[in-house]
Amino acid sequence: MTDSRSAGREALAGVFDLDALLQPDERDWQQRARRIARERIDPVIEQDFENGHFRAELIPDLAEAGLLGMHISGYGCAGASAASYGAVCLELEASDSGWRTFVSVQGSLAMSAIAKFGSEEQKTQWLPPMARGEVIGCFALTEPDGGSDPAAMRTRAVRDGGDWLISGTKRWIGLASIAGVAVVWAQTEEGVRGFLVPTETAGFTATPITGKLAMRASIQCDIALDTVRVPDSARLPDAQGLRAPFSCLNEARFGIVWGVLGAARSCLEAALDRAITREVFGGPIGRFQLTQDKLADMLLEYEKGVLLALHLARLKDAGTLTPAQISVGKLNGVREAIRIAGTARSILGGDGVTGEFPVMRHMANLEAVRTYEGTDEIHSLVIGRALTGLNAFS
Ligand code: TGC
Repeated sequence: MTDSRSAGREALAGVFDLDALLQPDERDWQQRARRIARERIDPVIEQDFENGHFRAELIPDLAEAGLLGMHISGYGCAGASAASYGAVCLELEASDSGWRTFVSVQGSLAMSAIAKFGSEEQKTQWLPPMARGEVIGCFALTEPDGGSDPAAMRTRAVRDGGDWLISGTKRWIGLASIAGVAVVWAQTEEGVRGFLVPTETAGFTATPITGKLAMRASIQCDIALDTVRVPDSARLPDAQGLRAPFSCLNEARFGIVWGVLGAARSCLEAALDRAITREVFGGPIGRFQLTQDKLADMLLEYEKGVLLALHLARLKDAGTLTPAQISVGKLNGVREAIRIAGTARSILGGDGVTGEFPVMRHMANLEAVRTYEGTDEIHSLVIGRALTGLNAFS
C-alpha cells in the first residue's frame, strides 16, 4: 500500500540514498519508472495480486516511458546504460516482481534475443513494435521436465524443405498467452537453435498456469508446440548452441540483481515506518534494541546489495561483466531480499501477514524469483566452477 511506507521511505533515504550515486541520465530513468510504479501500479497491486490479475492496460505507460528494451541500441530503443536499466528494474520491483518480470521478459529476454541474434529483417520487423508495447514477446526455453538443465531440452525442430517443424512443450513461460511472438529454443540436428514463432501460427498454444501463490499479478504459461511450421527466415541466424539463450539469461539475471533490491527496499521502508510510528510498552517499537538491530541488519544487506548491483552495472557497461559475477549478484540479492522481507514481517507483527503491507506479497514473489533464471543452487555452482575450475554439472 502506498501510505504504509512514507515515514520509512524518508528515514531510509536519509541514511542511504542510491539516487545520489546515479548519473543525471540514470536518475532520469529511475524517476520515470518510480512515477509509474507509485502512481499507476501501487494503487492497484494488492487488488491485482489477490485477484490473480495482470493489468495489461498499464503496458502503454511503460512503453511510452521508453522502458521496453531500453538497454538495446537502435530500432526504437534508447541504448540506456546498465545502471539506468537496473534502477528501472529496482523501482518496478519495489511495486511488484511481476512488473519487473514483465520488463525483463519483454526487453531482456525476447527483445535481447532478437537484437543479439536476429537478422536485419527480423530486427526491423519486431523490435520497434515491441519497444512501443504493440507486440509482446516471450522466451520459451524452460521445459516441464526441469528448468535447470536446458541442455536436456526435448523440443525438436526438424527441417521440412525450406521450413522447420517444431514440436515440444515449454513451461513457466512469462507472458506467452498475451504474446504476439515467441522466441522458441529447440534442438536440431545442428544443435540448439532459436526461432521467432508468431503465436497465431497453427499448432502453437499457450495456457496460463493457475494456482500460483506467488507472482499472482503476472502471467506464466505452459506452451504446447504441435508440429508448428515456420520458414527458415524465422530462425535466428546468429544463435548457435546454448550460449545464445544463456547470454539472454545473463541480461535477465542482471535485471533481477537490481529488481529484488526494490522488493527489499519496499519491505525495509514498511518496517521502518512501523518502527517509528507503532507504540508498544509506552513508546515506539523502534526504540527497542532488538528492533534497531533488525533494522540495522536489513539496511546493511540492502546497502551492500545496491553497491554490488552498481558495481556490476559499471562492469557491464565496460564490457567486462562475467556470468559468474552475475551469479554472485543474483544469489546474494534474492537471498538477502528474502531475509529482509522475513525480518520486516516480524517487525510488523500480526498485521504484517495482511495485504495492508506489501511484505508477504514480496516474500511470496521472491520465492519465485529465487527459482527462476537459475536457482540458488545453480548460481552457487556457477560461482564454484569459476573459483575452482571444476565443473559440478557433469
Ligand atoms: P555449459 O557447458 O556450461 O555451457 C554450454 C554453452 O553455453 C555457454 N554458457 C554461457 N554463455 C553465456 N552466458 C552464460 N551465463 C553461459 N553459461 C554457459 C558455455 O560457454 C557453452 O558455450 P560453448 O560455445 O562452449 O558451447 O552448459 P551446461 O549444460 O553445463 O549448463 C550449465 C548451467 C547449469 C550453468 C546452465 O545450464 C544454466 O545456467 N542453467 C540454469 C538455466 C536457467 O536459468 N533456467 C531458467 C530460465 S527461466 C525461463 O526459461 C523462463 S523465462 C522467464 C519468464 O518467461 O518469465
